[in-house]
Amino acid sequence: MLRRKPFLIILITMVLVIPSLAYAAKGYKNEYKLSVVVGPKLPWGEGATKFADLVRERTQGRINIKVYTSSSLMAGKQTNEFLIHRKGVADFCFASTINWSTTIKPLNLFNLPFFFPDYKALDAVTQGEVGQELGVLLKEKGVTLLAWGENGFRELTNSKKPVAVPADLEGMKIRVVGTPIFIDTMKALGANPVNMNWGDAQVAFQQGVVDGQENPVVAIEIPVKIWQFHKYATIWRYVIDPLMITVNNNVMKSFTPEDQEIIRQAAIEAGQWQREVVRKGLIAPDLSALETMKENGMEVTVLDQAARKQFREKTASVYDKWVDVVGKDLVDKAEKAITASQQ
Ligand code: X2X
Repeated sequence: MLRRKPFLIILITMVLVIPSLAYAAKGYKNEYKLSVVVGPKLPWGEGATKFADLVRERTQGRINIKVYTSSSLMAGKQTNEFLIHRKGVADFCFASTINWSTTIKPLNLFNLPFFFPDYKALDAVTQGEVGQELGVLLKEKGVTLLAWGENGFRELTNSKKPVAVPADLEGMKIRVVGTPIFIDTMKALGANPVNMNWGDAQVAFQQGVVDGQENPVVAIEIPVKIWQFHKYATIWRYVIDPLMITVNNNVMKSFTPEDQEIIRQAAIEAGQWQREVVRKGLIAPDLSALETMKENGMEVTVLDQAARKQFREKTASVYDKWVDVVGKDLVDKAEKAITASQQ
């Protein structure tokens, strides 16, 4: 028995070490970094963790993705995320189109004010030809789009008064992401936009430095208990905020075809799970998310299509200016897909 021991140790060492050496030889790293702009407890952060866990489990730990939340890989500056991803500082991202749209102009498609009427319209665009075209574009810029997740329709909240018509927004100080189209849209509506990173924004709400903000209800406003700062919400669906699960091209190439497939599948599943979570409670008959806001003392104004139209008309100049920035061809294709989705 004793004599057998060295043999056993050698055998166990071979079984454990040789496979990992083989992957090390293929250029696998001990840790892959995934960037997320928000904290781990929000559905967006949870989606990222889910993706990382699925990949780790299904590759038996060969691909170990660590989630870096709260914009920590870009020192808080969320609009720098694409740049650090392209450089490989972040191997993976679970990212908002908004934060990348400063660098990748066609992604402003999703920021066009009052362009997407509902989720059907969004799905028709992301899951169709336009989504594929955006994937090709990202690939050319160094990043592989694996799947779509979602932050949600962005809804207004403020501490001053109910907003039901554009005139109600006059002079209101609204925090937005540092992406130019948001400044244009808020200005067109008569508001006074202030751009701020998400990390600073929460402190600004607390201190009353701004009167309002816009973010998705289930994904952000409920988890951060926005009612602590703002009494009024307007459900106006002015902008949709899809999320993209991505990997740096060179990193993707470094994996075996089997592992690439595992990564793709995990992204699709995590994205789908995350989309379902953030859509819950926002579509009749289940309006429980809006009920949560009301139970916490908020006054919720839901705009119908006619009221939305007034806001859309007020932002027509923004649409006209930004169609050319996005690319007319892409906007036309998206418009066609949206129209078809409504029939
Ligand atoms: O900064 C925001 O408002 C947030 C968290 O929704 C985004 O990153 C787009």
